[in-house]
Order: sequence, then C-alpha cells, then structure tokens
Amino acid sequence: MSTEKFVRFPEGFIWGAATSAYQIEGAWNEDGKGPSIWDTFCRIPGKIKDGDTGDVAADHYHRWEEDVGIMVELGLKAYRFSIAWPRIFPEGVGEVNQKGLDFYNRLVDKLLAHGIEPFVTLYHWDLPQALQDKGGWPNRDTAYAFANYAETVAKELGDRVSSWITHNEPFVAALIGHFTGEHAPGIQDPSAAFATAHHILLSHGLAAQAIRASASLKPKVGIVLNLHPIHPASPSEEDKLAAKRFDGLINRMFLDPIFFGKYPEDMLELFGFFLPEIRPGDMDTISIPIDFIGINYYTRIVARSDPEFPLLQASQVYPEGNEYSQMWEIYPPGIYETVIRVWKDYNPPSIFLTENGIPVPDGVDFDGRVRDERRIRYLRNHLLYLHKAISEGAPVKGYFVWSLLDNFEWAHGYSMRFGLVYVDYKTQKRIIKDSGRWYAKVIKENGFALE
Ligand code: IFM
Repeated sequence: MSTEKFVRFPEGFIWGAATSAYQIEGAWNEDGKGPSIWDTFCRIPGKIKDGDTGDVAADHYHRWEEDVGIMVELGLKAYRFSIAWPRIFPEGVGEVNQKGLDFYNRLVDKLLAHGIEPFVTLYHWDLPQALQDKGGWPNRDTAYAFANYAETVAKELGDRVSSWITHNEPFVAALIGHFTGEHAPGIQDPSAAFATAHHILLSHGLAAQAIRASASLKPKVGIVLNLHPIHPASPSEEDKLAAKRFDGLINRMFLDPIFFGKYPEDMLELFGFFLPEIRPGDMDTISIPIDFIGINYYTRIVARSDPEFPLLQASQVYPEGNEYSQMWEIYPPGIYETVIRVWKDYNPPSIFLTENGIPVPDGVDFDGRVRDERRIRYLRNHLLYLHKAISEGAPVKGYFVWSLLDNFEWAHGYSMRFGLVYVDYKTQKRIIKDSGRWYAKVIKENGFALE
C-alpha cells in the first residue's frame, strides 16, 4: 500500500515564471530604445559586481521566440514579464516608439497562441533616464508620466492582456534606489526615498485608473510588494520594537496606503517629515480598489535594536545554525506567515505569489545537465507552506517562480543565478535545469507527491 500523500493545488491554479525587462532583454540601445537609469547606473565604476551591465543580459530581445518555446516545454500557464518604459517612450513622455510596442505585441501574441497568460508589469525599475534628469521619482510629475505610459500600453495590449501589475516592489525602488543607493539611481537621501515611495504609490493609483479606462478586455489590476515576516532577535522589548519598525517600513508603509488609504501612524511619527506634500485626494487615488495583490516572498527578517543604524535604529541579524542561500536565509514557513497575514489583515480579493526563488551557484555537469537540487528543495518546501495557506482558505490564485532564466541580478551582476533555465552568457545557450524539469512535472500534475 502506498503511503504517498499528494499535495494537490486547486483546479485552475495558475503556474508561472517571472522575469523583468532590464534583467533579461539586453538590446539596451536598439530599435529606438532610450537609456534607463540602470543603463546609466551600471556605467558608474564600482556600482555593479565585476562591472557587469544589462547591455546584453540573456539577449531575450533577440531570443524571445526560443524563450517562449522553453515556456511551452515547461508547460507554463502564465508568464510574468515587464515592459521597458524607455522602449515605449525613449524620453519618458512625448513621442511613442512603435518598434518598442511591436516587440511586446509579438511576445503577447506568441504567448497567447500557446495558451500562456501574459502578466504584464509596467514598472520593474528601469525609469527612462530622461525623466531622472528632470528629478526622477522624487518629482511628482513622474507619477503623471507613468500614468500616461500605462494608458499607452493598455491601449495597445489591452485587447489581449488582462492581468496588469503597475509596480514591482516599490520598497526597493524607493529605499534601495534612494536611501541606501545600492540600486539605480544611486541616491542616498531619505527625503528622496520617501518622496519616491509616495509618488510611486500615487502613480499606481493613477495607472490603475488609466488601465481601466483604456484596456478593451476587462483588466485585472494589481501591484506587487516584497513582503517579509519580521521576527525579533530576542524577546526583549527593544528587539520587539525593532521588529515593529522593520515591519512598518518594509510591509505596512506600502500595504496600509494601498488597502486603508493611510500611512501607518508609527511610521508617520518616525518619518513623516521626510514625506513630500500629500495633496488632497492622493490617498483616495492610492487606495483605489485592486483586483489582486502580488506578493514576492524570499525570506524573513530577524531584527534587533541597534541605535547606530540610521532611520530605524534597528538592524538585521542572521542567526547561526539556520540555512542560508547566497543572498538570504532560507525560511519556508515565512511564505505561509506572509500570505495569512496579508489575507487576514488586508482582505485582498485575490493573491498571487508573484516571485519566489533562490540563487544557486549552478554549473553544467559533464553530461550537459544542471543538477540544482537545492532549488528543487527550496521550491518544494515553499510550495508546501503555500499549499497550507491555501487549504486554510487564503485566496491564492497562482504562483510564479523567480526566475524563468538566469539573469542580471542588479548590483550582484551575473554572479547570482535564479533561473529554472541555465544561461551560458558566452554563447547564450539555454539549458533547462533539473528544477525546470521538476517544475514542469508539478505543473502537469497540479501538485507533487510527498513521501
Ligand atoms: O531579481 C529580483 C527581482 O528583480 C525583484 N525581486 C527579487 C529578485 C531577486 O533578488
């Protein structure tokens, strides 16, 4: 008698994989594309590991047909990708570059021809440099430029695309781009960071309205946040406060305005004076009802009180004896904790796990296979906890692995490999890793067996 238990996902569960434009496309200056802040940032010596750039990346701009072929082989039900704003508006606003739109038209048509649902992200961090030159996100005008860009794309693709994501991880764009400065545009100024946060949130609401007014298929509009469970390093009151502050800055500072139309009180007390002018109506625009929330889950944060640390007076600790990847602690129960928390505290109509994955220093074995068992274990353990959340009633409709392909991992350059598919950057040859084969089976069977 078999004692095998099968972890079955709900009928119609959407299995996908995700990428973003700057991380895979390359072709940084082709077919009329304007430069983005990442094109500029990568050229500043010392900003990116080994001086890498996204100039060529995984050359997806030229190999997109082959890449869709791989998605078909994996049996993906959905593909989440982002549109490069500077391909559509080389100057951020003004004249539209039809060749840029055509690239995404072809991609969307091909996906649909194979029954793969496109999930379009409008902003995954590659702001047109021309807008940065006018002040970037700290300038409120950028929010209106974004709404205009969203309207243009929704008019073009909105007869075939129905799932729209306005922004990917506003926390990262705001704080890592404008406070720590580790990401483009490399600014280190708390006022710029909080102005960016507010203007990105505002632009999300404006874009949601523009998409709904312009797309001919009834659109489903959402936003993607990077969320973490935050645990205190010890039971002390100081560490509990440290955890609360981390939670405020990373999670609630974005969830509360979107769902409740207000910034959290404790964050306003701490950082209110860094926020830009909040005009009447802003919070209503930001809290326009959404159709889904996208959660990117990778890891948890363990926080301790640290008076030396700027902004939060709290810092992250990495407890000994836990399991780590090249970048973060591996903490599968956190996906459950995060989903349940978002469901219970914010009650979204539906939830997608829009990113989950792990960097592994994969290599090709002599027989041409990439045996990335660690990634399989990571995905499987996270899916197990996601399944638990779903079986308790959380309205999770789909899951996207980060990432379809190995790609440009921002400040880490090409040193981190997140793909289900290995990319040999010298030849651009693609090899489906063991994890890709494993995921294909999960998709086919709508779950996996548990010994
Ligand atoms: O590669 C990134 C992605 O662009 C946004 N979310 C996290 C991923 C891994 O760091």
